[in-house]
Amino acid sequence: MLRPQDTATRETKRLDGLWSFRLDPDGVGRDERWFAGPLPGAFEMPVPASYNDVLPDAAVRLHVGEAWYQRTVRVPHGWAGERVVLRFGSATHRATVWVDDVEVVRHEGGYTPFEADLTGLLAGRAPGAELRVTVCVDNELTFASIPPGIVVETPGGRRQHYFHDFFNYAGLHRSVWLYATPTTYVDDVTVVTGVSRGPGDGDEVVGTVAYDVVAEGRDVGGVEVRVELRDGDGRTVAAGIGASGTLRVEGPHLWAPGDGYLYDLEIRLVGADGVLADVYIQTVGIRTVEVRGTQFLVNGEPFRFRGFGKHEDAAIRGKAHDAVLLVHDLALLDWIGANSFRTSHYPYAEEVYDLADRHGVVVIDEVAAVGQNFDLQGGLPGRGRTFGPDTVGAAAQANHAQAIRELVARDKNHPCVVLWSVANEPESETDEARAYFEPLFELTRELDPTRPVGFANVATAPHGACRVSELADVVMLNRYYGWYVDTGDLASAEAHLRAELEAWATDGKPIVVTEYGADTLAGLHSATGEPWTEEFQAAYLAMNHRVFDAVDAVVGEHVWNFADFETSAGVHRVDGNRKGVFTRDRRPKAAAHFLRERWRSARRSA
Ligand code: BDP
Repeated sequence: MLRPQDTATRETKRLDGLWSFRLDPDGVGRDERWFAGPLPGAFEMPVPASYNDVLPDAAVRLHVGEAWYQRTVRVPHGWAGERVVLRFGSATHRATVWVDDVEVVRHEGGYTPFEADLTGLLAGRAPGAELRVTVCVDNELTFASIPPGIVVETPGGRRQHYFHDFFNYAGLHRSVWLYATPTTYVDDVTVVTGVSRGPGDGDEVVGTVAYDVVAEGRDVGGVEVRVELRDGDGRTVAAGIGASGTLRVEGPHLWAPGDGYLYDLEIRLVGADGVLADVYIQTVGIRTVEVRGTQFLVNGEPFRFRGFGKHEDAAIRGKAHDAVLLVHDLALLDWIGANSFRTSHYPYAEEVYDLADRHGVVVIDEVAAVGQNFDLQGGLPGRGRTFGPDTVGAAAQANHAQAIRELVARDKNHPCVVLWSVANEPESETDEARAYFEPLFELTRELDPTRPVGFANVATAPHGACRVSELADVVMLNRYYGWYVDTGDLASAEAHLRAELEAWATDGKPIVVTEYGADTLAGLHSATGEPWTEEFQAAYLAMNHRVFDAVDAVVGEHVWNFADFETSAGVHRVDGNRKGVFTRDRRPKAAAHFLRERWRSARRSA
């Protein structure tokens, strides 16, 4: 799905700001047709934001079910006769949208964009029409949703239980757009880049950009696709005619970790009369990704992941996309010497990948399949296995497949994305898990044969027991030796971690440790390095690093977590998860300085 864009033929209007809002605790809004007029009993809610923490009201914070948003928007006068589209960056976890009294789109899944073409609805209306946009957002998690959850009736009301360790923030977390394109338009583009140093090319490096453009609309038969690739200085370096083809770039400036060099691919649809029908710009980073033996190669060079599992999370805003935090977080990644992060545990806002592209930050892109594991914290004792017809079954698998389709469709052209993660810590030691995941791995590879695929394995499915890891190109391990096991005993932890990593190394695949971390209360200190202190977090990381450095197959270290973040209430969570290397408001704990030394010196010697 393409992005809203302002070009010579396209225009956008962002619908962020204050919307009317109300909860629907009794689930009556649809029957009472709240979309058919001004939302009754509404108050203001900012978009983008999670609605949960904006008001000091537990009923809003812990609301389960549907919530309604509404605003009016005027279609710009100049858009008469254009194709007009309403686009949501996301709605967590599902939404129904009406324009005036007409339902225009429904979407399942809380972290990918969806849109409604309003052109038909606008036909016959006067230019500059005012529309009423109503969105009903539902935050319920079920066994069928990605991620899963269960709603329980309690004396205190309906409560959402879930099996993952971050707060179930909900609402319109990303920008809402109205945009216009011509009625014959570029509908999609896929770019795949290559780099060759082959014979015939001498020592000269040649970059290739294979492109595939889908055009749609009224006069699609009468237009020709023309593409032009421009470098960072705006110079045209290659051009092509036709909906698909391969452009050659002599001596390309490659996209590489730490060097986010981008080209612009300008795609034009041109009519027989030479008139420009549509133009769309796709940024392109020329790079390759490959797994070879235990190495993870970017542009043929071994790459070592240094960074974090992150969250989209902040006080008051919850999971809202926020440009301030985005720029600040990327600056902190640079400050600390990190080169990568994982979008744990869901696809992040599209702007995040744009900036990662531009800064040369490497991304492991994860679908929202987290908590598919009833054995873990928050799990329901006695519920038995996770995967099965009465639990996480065919309906979940279909939604999971759709989430993967939407993730790949959205992010396929970002050079920063080098690895797809199809789940975090699922049950993976059972036949049912294997049967559930096998088609999902196949699907991901079919959708994108150019990137490796993995999933984050949990400690309860160690080497030898895990039935899913053999489907993966990269072994991704979340391990907490010294924290959840061998708590505070770093000597035992070191021996156990080493034994386990050596076992995984026998698989002959690269290993990325996608989580290791210790809860740490900023400001808590101890001379003997007790758990929860800043001294312990640093010592814990040092122990892990000794082991990683001793096992050749380990090609990545992602500390859990970049920053402290909000979770559901629990006896093991004090104002959320405190494994951040930064506090929730992004102040460094002692471990940040320690990591900075390690990672910056690695960067210097690279
Ligand atoms: C892992 C999860 C992560 C949790 C973390 C923790 O992947 O989401 O937040 O452990 O417990 O199980 O801190």
